Amino acid sequence: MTLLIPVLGDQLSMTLASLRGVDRARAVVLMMEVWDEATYVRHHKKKIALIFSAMRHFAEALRGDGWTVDYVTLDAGGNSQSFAGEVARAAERHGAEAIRVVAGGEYRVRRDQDDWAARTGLPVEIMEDDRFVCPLPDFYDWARGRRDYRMEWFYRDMRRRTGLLMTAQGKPVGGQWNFDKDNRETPPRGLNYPAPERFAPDAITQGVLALVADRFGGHFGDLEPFGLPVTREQALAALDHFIAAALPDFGRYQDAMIAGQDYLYHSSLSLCLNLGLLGPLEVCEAAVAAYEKGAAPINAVEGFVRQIIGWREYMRGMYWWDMPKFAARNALGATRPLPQFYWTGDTDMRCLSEAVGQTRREAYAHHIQRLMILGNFAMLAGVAPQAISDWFLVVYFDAYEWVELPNVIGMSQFADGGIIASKPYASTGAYIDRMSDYCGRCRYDVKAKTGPDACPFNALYWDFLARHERRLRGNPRMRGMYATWDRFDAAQRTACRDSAATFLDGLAPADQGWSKAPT
Ligand code: FAD
Ligand code: DLZ
Ligand code: SF4
Repeated sequence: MTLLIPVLGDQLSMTLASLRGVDRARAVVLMMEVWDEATYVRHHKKKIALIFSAMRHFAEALRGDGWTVDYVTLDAGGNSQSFAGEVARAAERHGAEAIRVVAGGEYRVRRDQDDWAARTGLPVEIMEDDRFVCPLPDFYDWARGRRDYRMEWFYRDMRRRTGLLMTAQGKPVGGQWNFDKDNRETPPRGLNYPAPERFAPDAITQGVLALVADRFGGHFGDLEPFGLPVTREQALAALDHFIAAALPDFGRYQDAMIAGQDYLYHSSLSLCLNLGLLGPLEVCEAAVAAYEKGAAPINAVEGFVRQIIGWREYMRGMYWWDMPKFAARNALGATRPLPQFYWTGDTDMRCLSEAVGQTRREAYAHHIQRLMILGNFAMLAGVAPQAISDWFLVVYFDAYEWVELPNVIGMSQFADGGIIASKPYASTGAYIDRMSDYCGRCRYDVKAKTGPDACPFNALYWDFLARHERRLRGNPRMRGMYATWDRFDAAQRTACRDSAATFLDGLAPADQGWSKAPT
């Protein structure tokens, strides 16, 4: 009997559940480049090239490992350009008698898989994706009946479950669960920042770059230069490089932003993790090994491990826990269209033009840029959560809905009403000034609150607090900010609200069609 095993574009792991324990002689692996996936949002060109190149390299690796692989390229004759269509065509082509597939990482794809049995008339086994540390049923057990979904409690469970940075007595190594208070330094001038490991495109990647330039030329972002890791070997080399060159300073400068320094001490390993080229535990174990050798301090290693077995696993759990409602959440009732400068970078706000510029070049921005510049501005300006979420899904090389959506709708826009974040991640320009070198050369004055030359984040922040007073004033973590607002006199409050309104009136909305093709 022939078993058909579809492997999706973010399932590029030799240890994938659907490949385990299978007789290779009786199986065909199906991989498919399809227009539907490349355009359900109009992904950054670099992201499409990354996924297609990694898929093509993975197909070669599978063949080298003795698998029969049926790889359907985007321009193959007869390509139906959808997962369901390609699975049905391949089932017929190979006379398959059964289908076995790992559950899609996105709700949309997972629902599609439910139709494959009816479409093909074959039994379809949909297997749990066990490349995560926390199986979804265990996450649901953790979440069920809770009033407080704080990530920190989940993270401590994950430390206990994995034994990472735990003593033999079951205590956290270093005597604390969390060393974040040591992780808020701004780098001194003139540091020698490590560049992430990059790789010259081989013939496979060059073929993909030509295809993407030809077929997706109208999508956002720079396609070249392209040097992202696309194989397991390259991903391992990128991991080794990060551990040696950047991990030691990852913690202390984790929240910093420096113009022209796109990566600072961040790993940029999200792309490898989310494609399946690296597993979460092996990445954490490499970091812990560096700590045990004395090559990296505890605040860096604990902070890094927390991002992966804490935030990454938690976001995935919260996504599946709340979908499909999550996608439509809009607790603050925000309706503004996305501003045009998110696509062009054309704004006098230097923090935003830098963040958009590097996003266009690299398909990357680090966490604080995403949260405290790009996300913060959208929330303060009242941009519709679904519009800013689509933007995030388009522009980053690591963006898949299961991780993008809870980060945007939940963490950055407070659109879930405070389930993921206990207070909105909102700030004035003062925070950006403290954590970056953007403000010095900005045309706006970060210290001024109102007027045409004042940093727009300032008036927008107070306007946001005023607009959402009914919902936010009772939040204990917002008490200090409302106390400050209460000390403003009536004229100051009016000036803030007027400055914000004038600024918002001048914001040009984005052209239709950048995120999704116009209908
Ligand atoms: P590092 O700083 O080196 O962190 C190490 C790893 O921890 C990352 O590779 C990532 O796998 C994990 N991680 C860290 N923070 C988070 C988090 N909040 N959620 C999930 N994983 C985390 N991450 C994505 O992978 N895809 C997204 O589409 C995405 N969208 C985001 C949107 C917003 C608004 C925000 C605030 C965050 C988003 N993140 C997303 C989380 C985080 O910003 C990225 O994982 C990180 O910037 C990736 O860069 P890095 O590999 O250099 O991370
Ligand atoms: C993101 C993406 C893109 C751009 N193209 C493809 C593709 O052509 N074929 C494929 O198998 N996967 C692609 N992907 C990733 C899928 O959207 C991904 O499998 C889902 O997000 C998982 O739910
Ligand atoms: Fe951004 Fe305001 Fe600083 Fe300009 S002054 S870079 S707008 S925070």
